[in-house]
Amino acid sequence: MSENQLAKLREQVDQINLQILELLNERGKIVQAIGEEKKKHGTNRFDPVRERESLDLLLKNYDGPYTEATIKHLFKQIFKASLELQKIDYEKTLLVSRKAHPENTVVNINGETVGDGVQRFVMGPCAVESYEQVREVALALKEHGLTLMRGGAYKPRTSPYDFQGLGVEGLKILRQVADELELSVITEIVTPQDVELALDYVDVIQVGARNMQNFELLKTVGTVKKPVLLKRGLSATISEFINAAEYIMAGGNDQIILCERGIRTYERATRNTLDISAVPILKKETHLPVAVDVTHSTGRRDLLLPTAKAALAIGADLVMAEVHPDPAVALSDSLQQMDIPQFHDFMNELNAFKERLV
Ligand code: PRE
Ligand code: MN
Repeated sequence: MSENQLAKLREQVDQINLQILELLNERGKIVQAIGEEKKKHGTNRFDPVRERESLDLLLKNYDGPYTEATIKHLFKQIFKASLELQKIDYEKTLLVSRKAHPENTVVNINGETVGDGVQRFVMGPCAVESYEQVREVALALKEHGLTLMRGGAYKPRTSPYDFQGLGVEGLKILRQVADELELSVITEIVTPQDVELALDYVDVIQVGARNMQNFELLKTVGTVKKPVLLKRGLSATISEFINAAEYIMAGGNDQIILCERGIRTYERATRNTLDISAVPILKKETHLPVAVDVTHSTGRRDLLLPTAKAALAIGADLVMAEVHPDPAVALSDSLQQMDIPQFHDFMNELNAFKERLV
C-alpha cells in the first residue's frame, strides 16, 4: 500500500470517528432524558431487559466484519457509559445538595436556630450518669446562656464490657433537667425501635458515627418531626456522609445537622483526625448546617480550645464538646471531658475569639 493510500484510508476513518462521536453525543442526550423520566417514576436506571432487546435488534441487523461478541461488547460499554451519565445527573440533584436548594437550611430546636449565621454551642456530659451530674453541668451551661445540652443515654462503646448507658432512665433524667432549666436535649438513639420512645424525651435525635450507615435507623429518623444531628462515620468519605444525610431527607425530614467528629487515619497523637476542611466542603456541597465535635475528634482536653477556635474560624454553625463535674471518675471518655471551671474558661475564651472574628 502506498503512503498516499494509507493517508486516504485514515482520512476516511477520521470522518467516521467524527460521525460516531456526533451520534454518541446525540445518544447521550437522549439517555439523559431517559434518566430524568426514570427518576420521576422511581424506575431503576439499569434495565437488562431493555439492553437485551437492543442487542437482539442490533445483531439481527448485523452483517459486518466484527464478531457478534465484539459488537455485543462494544454496545455493552455504551450502555454502561449511559448508566454513568444518568448517575452523574442524579447525584447532582441530591435533595441535600446546594444545587437542589441554594438557600441555607435553618434547623429550629425549640426556637433556637442552627444554620442562620449565628455560631452556637452544644455542651454536656459524654454519658448521663445521674440526675445530680446532669443538673450540675446544665447549671454551668445556663451561666453562659447556652440552651442546647447533650448527654448520652445509649452509649455504643468499643468494648461490650464498658458502661452502656442508662437507657430510658437516662432519657428521663435529661428531660427532667431540661424542663427544669429550659434547655433542649440532644441525645443519641441507636436502634430504629427506640426512635418513637425517644420522641417523648428528646429535642434532637443524634445518629452516632458508628450508625452513620445504619440505613434502617436513617430511614426511621427521616420520617419523624424532630431535628437530627448526623455524625460522620469513623471511616466515611464526605460523599458517603452526604448520602447518609440524603437517606434522612428522602424520608421527608429536612431538619438535619451534619457533624464532623474526626476520621480514622494513621495518626495516633489524637483519637481521630479532625477533618476541618470537611466543614467548608459540606457547606458548599449541601445546604445543611455543620457542627464540629471537638471532644471525640481530638480525644484530648488540651486540644478542645484550639480546635473549637478553628471550627468557628472556618465557619462551623455549631461546636460540640463534653463537660463533666468530675471527669476523673466519669464512666466514659474520662480523658477528654472538661470539668466545670475548665468549661467556664473554654466558653469565655471562645466568646472573646468569636468577637474578634466579626
Ligand atoms: C440504556 C442505558 C442503560 C439501561 O440499562 C438500558 C438502556 C441505553 O444506553 O440504551 C438507556 C436507558 O436507560 C433505557 O433505555 O432505559
Ligand atoms: Mn463521649
